[in-house]
Amino acid sequence: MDDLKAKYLGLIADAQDESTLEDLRVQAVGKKGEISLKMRELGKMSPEERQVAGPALNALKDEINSALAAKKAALADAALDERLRTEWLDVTLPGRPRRQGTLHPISQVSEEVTAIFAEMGFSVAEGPRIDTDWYNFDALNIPGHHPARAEMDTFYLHRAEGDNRPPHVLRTHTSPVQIRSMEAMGAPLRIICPGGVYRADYDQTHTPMFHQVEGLALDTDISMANLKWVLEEFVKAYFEVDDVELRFRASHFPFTEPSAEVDIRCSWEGGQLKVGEGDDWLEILGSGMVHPKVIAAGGIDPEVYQGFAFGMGIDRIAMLKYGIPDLRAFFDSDLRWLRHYGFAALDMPNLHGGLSR
Ligand code: 2NM
Repeated sequence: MDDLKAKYLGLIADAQDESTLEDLRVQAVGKKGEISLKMRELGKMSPEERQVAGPALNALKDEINSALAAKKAALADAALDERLRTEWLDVTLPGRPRRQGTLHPISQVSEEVTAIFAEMGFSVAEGPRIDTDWYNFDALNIPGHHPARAEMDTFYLHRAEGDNRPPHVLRTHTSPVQIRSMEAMGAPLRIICPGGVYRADYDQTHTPMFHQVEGLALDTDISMANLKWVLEEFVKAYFEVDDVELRFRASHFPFTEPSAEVDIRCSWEGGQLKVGEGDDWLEILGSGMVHPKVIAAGGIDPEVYQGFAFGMGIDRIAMLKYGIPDLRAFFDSDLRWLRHYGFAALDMPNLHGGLSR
């Protein structure tokens, strides 16, 4: 028994891990372990012998079990010490600037446009991207049979059989927001509506979702002259040049009368756009005096109030200003492209600080 005790206490002391300890437990005090076999021999002993050997074997079993438990606890302590030694974190280390995100050029340009029009007294209005065909078309003097509905390549929302709600569309322009703003705020009114719009069109120069900003100014004494001044101020501020020349070309939109498309004088020397000089013209927006029917649809009396409106593509003016050649890259989420064309996240554009820095 002394030999057994010395053997197992020695082996337990030398064990380096839990699975070795478990093997030793089975070998010593398991069902077919060495101590258990010795206990079975008790039956063959004389009562006198058994009275001495029985308690001694039990005591040995207890001693081995407590040595196993103590060693197991010691191994767990050592494992924890080792984890604490290796798994540490210096929370005082500085952050990693490479991990900082950037503002998408569309977000940057939306902020620039907003800053410019804010300076001229326009506030920002927003509305739903899913709207009824009344807000998207009828209120804008585009009735059901009008070719503009077909031309717009509208996404219609599916309606279940028996659903009597009015048809809904993905807005094809942000004008429905202007109708909603007229209803909610009345006149006089000076707003711009930036945001995503949808048309079923996909090729080199069109994506099915793109971004627009539309402007609207309503008052009792607004004319095309006010429109011309506002747009000149906008183009100078946006392209960060001192002088521009605008060309108004007669055009047609259902929601304005008269209507004009606006070009800016530019040059494309060496593939580089220069605004305000040269012999080329660049079309950048559509505009006009808001049709009386549209003013009435917004709940405002067109006999008292009139105004101008305009619309332009944010994606397009972003490409022009920042030399981005491919429209579709805007929507690829390519991190290398985003790092190259992105803007510092906390650098909000404003007119006195320099729009784009
Ligand atoms: C354009 C061109 C001309 C426009 C009209 C309106 C509204 F809702 F006030 F009538 N908002 N925007 C408008 C006018 C948009 O985009 C090329």
